[in-house]
Amino acid sequence: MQKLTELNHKAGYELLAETLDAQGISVEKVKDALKNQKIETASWAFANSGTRFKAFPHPGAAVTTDQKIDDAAMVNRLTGVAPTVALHIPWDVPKDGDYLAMSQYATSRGIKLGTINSNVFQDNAYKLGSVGNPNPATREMALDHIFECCDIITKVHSDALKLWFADGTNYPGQDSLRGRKHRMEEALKTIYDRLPAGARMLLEYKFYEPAFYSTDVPDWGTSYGMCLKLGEKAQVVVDLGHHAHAANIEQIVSFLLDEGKLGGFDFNDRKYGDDDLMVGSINPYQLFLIYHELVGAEYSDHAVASRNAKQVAYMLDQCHNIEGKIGAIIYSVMNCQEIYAKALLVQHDKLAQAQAAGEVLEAHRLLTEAYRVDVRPLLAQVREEMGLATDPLAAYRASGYEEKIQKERGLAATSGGFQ
Ligand code: PSV
Ligand code: MN
Repeated sequence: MQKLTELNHKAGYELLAETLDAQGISVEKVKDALKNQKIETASWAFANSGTRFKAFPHPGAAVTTDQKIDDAAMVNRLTGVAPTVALHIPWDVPKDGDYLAMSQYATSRGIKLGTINSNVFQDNAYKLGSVGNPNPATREMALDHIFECCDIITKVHSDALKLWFADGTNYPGQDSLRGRKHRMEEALKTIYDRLPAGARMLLEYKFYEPAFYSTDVPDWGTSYGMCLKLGEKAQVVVDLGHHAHAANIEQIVSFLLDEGKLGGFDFNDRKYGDDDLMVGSINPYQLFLIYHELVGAEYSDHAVASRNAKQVAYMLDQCHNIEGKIGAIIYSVMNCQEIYAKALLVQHDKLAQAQAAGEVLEAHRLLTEAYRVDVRPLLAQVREEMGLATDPLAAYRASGYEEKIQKERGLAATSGGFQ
């Protein structure tokens, strides 16, 4: 199959370029967009992780942040579109506290440190929540941690603080729902006021887990409402695994874009719960529909949506529990590239005409037609023009990197944050 794709690369690309030309779509513009795509990898995805039943260690999995940076740099070298890696604090706290050195190390490897993810869910004190905890001392402890994350943003020249709260209750009557809302809002306001200059606050939602009865920021509406009160530096993060089944995520995305409130994505995929599987592995069509909204907003004449689409942070938030880490991350980036490429092929003018004329089937056909195009030859061409191998995953397997890290790092009993 691989040979077939390689053989067809040039011929496939030329045929596609011709077809696009006939449709009035500039292949050069499509290629430029693909060359400028950015996906942020997550430091924790390079480390061992597992379920609550068992974490199976993977040979060579990163333990230290320097190793995670090395691996993220490898992903960027092979794909050319993953120039930043997100950190999770405290999982990535340097032993000597030297964040500047950590940031310089990343630069020396050809990447930058990205979004700073706070963690107020793993300390014993957080049993009843962090900033929503009934105990003011615990709320203060959580805020102190988040303030520290704000300082780290400045130290590593990052521009975004990502907040996710495990806060909630397990039983009706356990706490006051309105009381918890007020505590959350008060904390967010305090954090917002501490944001470093130029930084954005990205507020993630999740409808359940670990809290099983109520979650303090359970859905996009709550996150949106809170961000709206805070101001323009506060935006919503859409983690693809954080919705009830059948939620129309692309509609949520389109609403947020139109209001200038889409901060970014935590890309992953799921079949059942918050599975953190590779993005595009279960429902690539949903990912396509999401990217279609993003492309539509970016190239629209709606100034707010267009500006918002250009500043969205595309982050991976995945856990590779039974597969190797780096290959899976490369494959995830490739999935994002393929889906983005398909979304760029939609004939927007024709689609708008069909929609205006109420031609339901034709509008639907135009959209799905783009989804069906095999864009791998186009991406192979893009990679070739970027001086990269046409198949990053094959290049990774041939690189010897996996064997090298397995030998050097061995099998770590634990690593990352999920011990
Ligand atoms: C919570 O499930 C979450 O999606 C948040 O983004 C956390 O920071 C991350 O997972 C940790 O893996
Ligand atoms: Mn997430």
